[in-house]
Amino acid sequence: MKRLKISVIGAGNVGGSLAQRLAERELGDIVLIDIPQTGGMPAGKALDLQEAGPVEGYDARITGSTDYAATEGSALVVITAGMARKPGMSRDELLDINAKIVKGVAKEVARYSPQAIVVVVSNPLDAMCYIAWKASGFEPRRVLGMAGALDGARMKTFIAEACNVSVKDVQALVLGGHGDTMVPLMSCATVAGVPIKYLLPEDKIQAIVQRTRDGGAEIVKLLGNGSAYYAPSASVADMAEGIIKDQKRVIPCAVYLNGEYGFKDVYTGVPVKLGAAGVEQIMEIPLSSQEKEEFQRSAESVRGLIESLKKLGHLS
Ligand code: NAI
Ligand code: 2OP
Repeated sequence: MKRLKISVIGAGNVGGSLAQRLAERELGDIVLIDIPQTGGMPAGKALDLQEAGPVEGYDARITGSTDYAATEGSALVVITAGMARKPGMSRDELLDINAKIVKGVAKEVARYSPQAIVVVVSNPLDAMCYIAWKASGFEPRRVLGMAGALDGARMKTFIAEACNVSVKDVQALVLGGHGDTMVPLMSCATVAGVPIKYLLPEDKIQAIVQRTRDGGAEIVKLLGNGSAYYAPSASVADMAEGIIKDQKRVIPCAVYLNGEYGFKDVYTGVPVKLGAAGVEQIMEIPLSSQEKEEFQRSAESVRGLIESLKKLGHLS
C-alpha cells in the first residue's frame, strides 16, 4: 500500500516532537518544513529521526526542507508554525504575528496539497483556524484545530491524580476556545463511568477546573522559555491517526460552527467524529444553563479575536 504523506509546518518544539510521534506510529511519510532562516534545521531533525528508525523499528521516510515543493500531495498537513508564548504572555498576544505566518502557510498548503486535511496548532488556536480556513479556501470540514484533546488530557491527568486512579479510566471533556475562557465540563467527567461529583468534594473539583484552564500557563512558567510540546504533540498524533486510519475517533477539536450550539461563523472547541473526510460529524450535547453561559462567553471571546483579525487587515 502506498504510504500517505504528512507534512508538519514549523519544525520547532511541537513540530519536531510531532514528527517523532507520527514516525513511531508509522502513519505515513513525514515532511518537516521551516523558514529559510533556519537553514538545515528541518533537514537535520528529519535525518536524526530517520536514523532512529532502525532502533525503534519504524518504517517511515522522514525529510526536512525549507521549500514547500517537498510537501506536494500531502494527505494531512499540521501547522505548528509561529511564535510560542513567553512567561506572562497570553495566547491572544500572538494574534498579529502568527496571523501573518499562518495565512502565508495556508496559502502554500492550498497550492501544493489542494486535497489535504489541515490541523492547526499555532496560537491563538481558534482564530488561527479561522484564518487558515479563509486563506486555504478549503471547505470547513478539512480545516480544524487541536486544543480540546490537550486541555482534556490535562484535566484527565489532574482528576487521576486527585482520585489516585489510572488515567486510563478517566474521561473528561473541555469545550470552547483554547484560552482562559475554556469550559472544562465537570458534568461529563467520570472515572470508569462514575460521575466525578460522587468521588471528589466541590472545592477539589473547582481546583481541577481552574488548573485545567491555567494548564498551558503552568508549563510556560515552569519552562521559562517556550511552551508545552510533549502533550500537544501527543494530542495531534491522536487526531492524525484518527484521520489517516479513518478511525471515527470522537475527539474535541476546534471546528467551524455553522449553527451548531447556536453559533455561526466561528471556530471553537466541540466534540467531533474524525475520519478520512476530516470532520465527519459535530456532536451536540445538552448543556446546563451555567455551561451554556460559559460556552457563550468563550465563543464570544474567539469572535472578538476574529474581529481583531479583520481590523488588523488579515481577513479583508
Ligand atoms: P517553536 O518556536 O519551538 O517552533 C515554531 C517554529 O515555527 C520555529 O521553528 C519557527 O522557525 C517556525 N516558523 C515561523 N514562521 C514560519 C513560517 N512562516 N513557516 C514555517 N515555519 C515557521 O514553537 P512551538 O513550541 O513548536 O509552538 C508552535 C506554535 O504552536 C505556537 O504558536 C504555540 O503557541 C502553539 N501551540 C499550540 C498548542 C495548542 O494546544 N493548540 C499547544 C502548544 C503550542
Ligand atoms: C498550551 O496550552 C501553549 O497553547 C499551548 O500549552
